[in-house]
Amino acid sequence: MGRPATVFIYVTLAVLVLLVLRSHHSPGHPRHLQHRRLKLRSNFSFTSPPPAGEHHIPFDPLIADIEQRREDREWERSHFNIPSAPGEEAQPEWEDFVDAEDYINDEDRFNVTSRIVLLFPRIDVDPTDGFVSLQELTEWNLLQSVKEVMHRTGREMEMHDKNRDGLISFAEYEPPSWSRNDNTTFGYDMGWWKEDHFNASDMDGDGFLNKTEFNDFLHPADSDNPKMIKWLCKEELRERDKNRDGKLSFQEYFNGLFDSLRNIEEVYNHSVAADGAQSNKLFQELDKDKDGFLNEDELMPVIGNLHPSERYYAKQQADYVISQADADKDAKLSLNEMIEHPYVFYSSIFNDDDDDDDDLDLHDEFR
Ligand SMILES: *[C@@H]1O[C@H](CO)[C@@H](O)[C@H](O)[C@H]1NC(C)=O
Ligand SMILES: *[C@@H]1O[C@H](CO)[C@@H](O)[C@H](O)[C@H]1NC(C)=O
Ligand SMILES: *[C@@H]1O[C@H](CO)[C@@H](O)[C@H](O)[C@H]1NC(C)=O
Ligand SMILES: *[C@@H]1O[C@H](CO)[C@@H](O)[C@H](O)[C@H]1NC(C)=O
Ligand SMILES: *[C@@H]1O[C@H](CO)[C@@H](O)[C@H](O)[C@H]1NC(C)=O
Ligand SMILES: *[C@@H]1O[C@H](CO)[C@@H](O)[C@H](O)[C@H]1NC(C)=O
Ligand SMILES: [Ca+2]
Ligand SMILES: [Ca+2]
Ligand SMILES: [Ca+2]
Repeated sequence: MGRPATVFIYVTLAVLVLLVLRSHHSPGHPRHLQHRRLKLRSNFSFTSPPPAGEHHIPFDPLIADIEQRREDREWERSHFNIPSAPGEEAQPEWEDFVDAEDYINDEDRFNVTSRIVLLFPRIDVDPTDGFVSLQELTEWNLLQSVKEVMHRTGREMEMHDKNRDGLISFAEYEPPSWSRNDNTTFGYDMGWWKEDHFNASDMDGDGFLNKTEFNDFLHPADSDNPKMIKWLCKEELRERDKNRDGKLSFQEYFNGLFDSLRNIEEVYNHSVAADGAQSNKLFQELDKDKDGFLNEDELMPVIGNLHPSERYYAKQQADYVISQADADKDAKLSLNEMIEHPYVFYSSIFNDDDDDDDDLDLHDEFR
């Protein structure tokens, strides 16, 4: 057979396939919801903490699992520089990913309705009343994110634990390269990744960090360890203390701390003017011993606002999801409300190639 004939056959086949696919997805196809392609996270960054806006907690543990395995592989590649045999390594990984995405978009194999039916009773637990409340969804999100964070900590730990005893000594720990290159970001030059940060994380003071302690070291804002919280306050003060007298004057507070607080919505419920009265009032409130300065203990009440915890993001995401899916506006979700707004739960909040406000009007597109 000549080459033109072969080409002709392939082109004809391609056109036929396209026609079949199109008719399959035509608007006349009986389907409750117009299908939208679900996406997996595809862009991982191991070089710096994720920007606040990209903090995304997967709703479904199955999706989390797929994303985590992908992230692990990406991480291994970037940290161990696994050499790929020519034409061998790179391609199959990419195909794995496409397969996973095809899988979650294949209704016969991954049915979002039955996933939600399955997960609902695992979320509706406090109390089990047929509704998912803000608190229940927050706890659920938190559980998913803590699992993910711990998994990453385990991975980091493997890398730093040179003698493989399951503990990290200060000598074993090497600060991340991005903290060494950039002296200005977040004040990481000052106390982060240094010995007193390490010591504060070492809850029992045995000179080694186990997994819990190492997780606190990496995520001080999520720690329950009082030493850690105190260290964070000290760090915060050190960063803002321009004249290095160990305390914050009103000026030092106003030009740094207050601005940061103002930017964090929860403190002021979205509505605060940068007026002197407001900032003065907060300063007076924080200055417990009334000496006209803030010391590190006096920063304790606002430290959680300056360094949002996983719980903060878990609640933020729950708030958002409820605002989108709560059709009858009773501030809680019924199973039906969840089933009818599946993409609010299943659409990745990382939309690398969509526009930013895409997820805001998501659910309206599928009515
Ligand atoms: C998905 O599951 C629901 C309920 O479990 C069922 O009614 C629906 O037919 C399923 N969809 C597909 C494509 O299997
Ligand atoms: C960061 O600080 C160190 C000293 O602490 C200095 O040697 C280095 O040049 C600084 N790097 C930058 C990018 O400023
Ligand atoms: C950290 O703790 C160790 C003892 O475990 C001590 O020798 C060291 O001086 C402490 N470092 C700082 C900076 O506090
Ligand atoms: C790590 O040590 C602390 C005490 O410093 C302990 O409370 C915690 O349970 C330990 N974590 C693990 C995973 O062993
Ligand atoms: C801010 O919100 C809290 C509850 O979230 C409420 O108790 C407080 O009154 C609110 N403050 C203002 C100024 O609206
Ligand atoms: C992927 O992340 C990097 C930084 O981590 C960013 O520079 C890049 O723009 C991202 N790519 C996409 C497609 O979002
Ligand atoms: Ca409930
Ligand atoms: Ca320890
Ligand atoms: Ca004071």
